[in-house]
Amino acid sequence: MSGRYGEHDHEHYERPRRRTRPRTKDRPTYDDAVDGVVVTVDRGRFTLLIDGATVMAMKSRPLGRKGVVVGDRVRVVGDTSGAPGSLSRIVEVVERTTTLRRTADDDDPVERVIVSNADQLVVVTALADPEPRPRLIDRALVAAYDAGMSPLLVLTKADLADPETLLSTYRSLGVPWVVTQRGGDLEEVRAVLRGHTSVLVGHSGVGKSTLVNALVPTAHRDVGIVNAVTGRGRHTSTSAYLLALPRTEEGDDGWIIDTPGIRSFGLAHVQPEDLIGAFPDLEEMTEDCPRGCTHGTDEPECGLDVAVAEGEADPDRVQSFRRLLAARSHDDY
Ligand SMILES: Nc1nc2c(ncn2[C@@H]2O[C@H](COP(=O)(O)OP(=O)(O)O)[C@@H](O)[C@H]2O)c(=O)[nH]1
Ligand SMILES: [Mg+2]
Ligand SMILES: [Zn+2]
Repeated sequence: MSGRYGEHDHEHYERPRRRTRPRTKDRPTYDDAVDGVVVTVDRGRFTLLIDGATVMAMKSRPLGRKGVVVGDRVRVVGDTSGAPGSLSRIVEVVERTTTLRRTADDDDPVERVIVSNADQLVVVTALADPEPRPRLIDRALVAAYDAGMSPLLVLTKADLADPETLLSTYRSLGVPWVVTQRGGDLEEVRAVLRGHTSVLVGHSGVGKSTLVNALVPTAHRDVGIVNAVTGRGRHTSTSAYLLALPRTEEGDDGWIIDTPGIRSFGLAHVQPEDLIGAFPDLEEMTEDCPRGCTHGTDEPECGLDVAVAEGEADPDRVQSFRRLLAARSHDDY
C-alpha cells in the first residue's frame, strides 16, 4: 500500500532523537575475555578447560537465561587462574555447530540441549547385560542424523555375546561399527575417535565409562554395577563430562564426552524430509513422490516402493530407513 499516511511516511517525521545509552552499557564488549570449553556442569557451576587448566566458572548476567552446556565454547572473564576457590564468569557462548537434545519428561517439561559441538554420536550398546535395545539405537540414530552428527555404533561386552545378530539389523543402513570388550585392544576404537568430538550415549550400564577410562587413563570415571535382577545400571554419573583424548605421536587428538544414561532423545521436531536427507541415495528415489509423502510404510504411492519394485533400491535399506522413520514417534525406549 502506498497511502499518504502509510507507515513509510511516518519515518520521515522530524522527531527529537531519543538519547541512546552508551554502547558499552547496552552491549558490553569483553576484550579481555579468554576462550574456554565447558567440561561439565554441576548445580549451576561450570568446570572449564582454559589452556589446558581446569577453571571453575559461573554464568554472568548478560547471558540471561541462555543455557550453557557441556561442549560449549565460551568466552570467560574474571579470575581464570584456576587457583583453589577462584571463580570466573562466562560472558559469551560461541555459536554451536551441533546440539544433542533430550526429550521433555515428567519432571522437566522442556526439551533440553544436553551436549553441544560434538560431530560424532557414539551409540554404545552392550551385546548383553543389559540386553541391546534396538528401539533406543534407532532413536539415537535419528537424533544423530537430525543433529548433523555422524553416527557410530560401539558394541561392548563382546565377551558375553556374539555381535552378528545385532549387526545384521544395522548393516544395510551403512552405520559404521566397532566391537569392544573390557581389557580388549582399543586400536580400532581409537582410530574412529581420532580427530573428532564424540559423545557417548546409551543406557546406563552398557560400559560407556569403562570405555572412557580405558581410552583416557586419567579419566577416573565412576563405573557402575549392573543390577543382576533388572539388568539395569546404577546411575553413577549425573552429568555429561568432556575429556581430551591423549594426543598420538602423530599429533592427532580429539574429545570424548561421557554421559549418564540418556534414555530419550528429543525427536518431536524431526520431519520425514529431515531424515531422508541423511540418505541421499534414497532421497533421489523420492523425487516423484506425491506432495507431503512421508516415505513411510503406509504411503500409497511412495517412490521408495517403486524403486524397490524396479530393483533399483535395496529392500533392506528401504525397510531400515522406514523403521527409523517410525522410531521418531515412539516414545518408549
Ligand atoms: N562382561 C563385561 N562387563 C563389562 C564390560 N565393560 C563394562 N563392563 C561392566 O559393566 C558395568 C557398567 O559399566 P559402566 O562403564 O559403568 O557403564 P556406563 O553406565 O555405560 O558408564 C560395570 O560393572 C563394568 O565393569 C565388558 O566388556 N564386559
Ligand atoms: Mg557411566
Ligand atoms: Zn515417498
